[in-house]
Amino acid sequence: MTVIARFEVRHSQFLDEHGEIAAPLPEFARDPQNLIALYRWMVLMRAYDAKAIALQRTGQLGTFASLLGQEAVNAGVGSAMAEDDVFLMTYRENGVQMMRGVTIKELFLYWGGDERGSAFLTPRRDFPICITIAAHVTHAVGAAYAMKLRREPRVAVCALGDGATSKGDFHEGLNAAGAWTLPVVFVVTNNQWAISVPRGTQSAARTLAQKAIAAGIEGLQVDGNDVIAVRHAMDQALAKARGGGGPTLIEALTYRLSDHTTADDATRYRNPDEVAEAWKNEPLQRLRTHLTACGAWDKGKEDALLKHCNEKVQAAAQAYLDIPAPAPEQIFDHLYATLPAALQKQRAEALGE
Ligand SMILES: Cc1ncc(C[n+]2csc(CCOP(=O)(O)OP(=O)(O)O)c2C)c(N)n1
Ligand SMILES: [Mg+2]
Repeated sequence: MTVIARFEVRHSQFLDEHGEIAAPLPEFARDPQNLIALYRWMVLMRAYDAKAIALQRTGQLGTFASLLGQEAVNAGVGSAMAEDDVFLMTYRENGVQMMRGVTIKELFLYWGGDERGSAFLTPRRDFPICITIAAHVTHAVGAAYAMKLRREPRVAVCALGDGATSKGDFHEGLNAAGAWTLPVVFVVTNNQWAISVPRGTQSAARTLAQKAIAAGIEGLQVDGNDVIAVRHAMDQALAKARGGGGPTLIEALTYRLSDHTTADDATRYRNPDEVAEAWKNEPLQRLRTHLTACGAWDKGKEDALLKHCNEKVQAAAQAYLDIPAPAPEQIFDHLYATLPAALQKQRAEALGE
């Protein structure tokens, strides 16, 4: 018997959990100003997240899915993408959306149950948030196919979770992307949980990155709490896709520090010791430690940034709250060219007719 194939999955990390440099930094990360720009986004994401939860808890927002702990994945992906690329996301990538031009007011509108939140003005070509787990993997492959057909130097970036990699649509999409050498990057945010299902129960695979190998796609793993590692992997994957080299799957290891959504109570199924451990690994602290060690950050800058972010988020919340709610009959208005009789009846009821 002979071995006819061997595969490996690489893991990359540049800043360890103590903020120490673990490997020679890529070019962009040698300039602290570039890292400060990423840090500023990450702090804004966290301020936004806290405000969204506060609005939900006071009855001013619908169910919200927090991205707490996933700021580095969001900032790494958002900063690497070109304006012309297309982003296909789940509910936990609001940070990337912000970096691509979606306003915080529009994000609040979305979570407030207002369809106008999905009609964000910029970036018009990004897809709306996909709640249906893994369905958008096939959409990403379709978008990438169109880009290839038109010979456009653009890339479709598809973000999904660890749980989503168990879905059929994920495997079907990956297979087609590999077979057709499409310009698509799959970012699997492995936050260790799919609602109450832990990563270890989700799949017997040692890594989720290796799921790419069966589709003939490069799969790699990065420390998803290290924004430099995420950004670097994205830069390489995007350049490869733009140059005709085909798809990449990046598994970003991180931790969902929040409940699944505001409709969940994770203390019912999660060991508090595990969450406390994960907090030691969270992405903002390590970047701040590194920037401080470089002499590029201090308490004065930190305080000013927190104030700036809180004011920005507060202003966006007020702008959202000032928008009159859509009329109830509007939920019937954008689904059918001709509304079926049963729904016409419901629409009339909603109007009090
Ligand atoms: C097709 C489908 N099945 C089930 C659900 C219910 N659901 C919502 S989120 C979720 C877990 C997803 O976990 P993961 O992919 O790890 O993403 P995360 O929530 O951790 O970001 C499930 C099963 C859904 N939205 N869509
Ligand atoms: Mg998950």
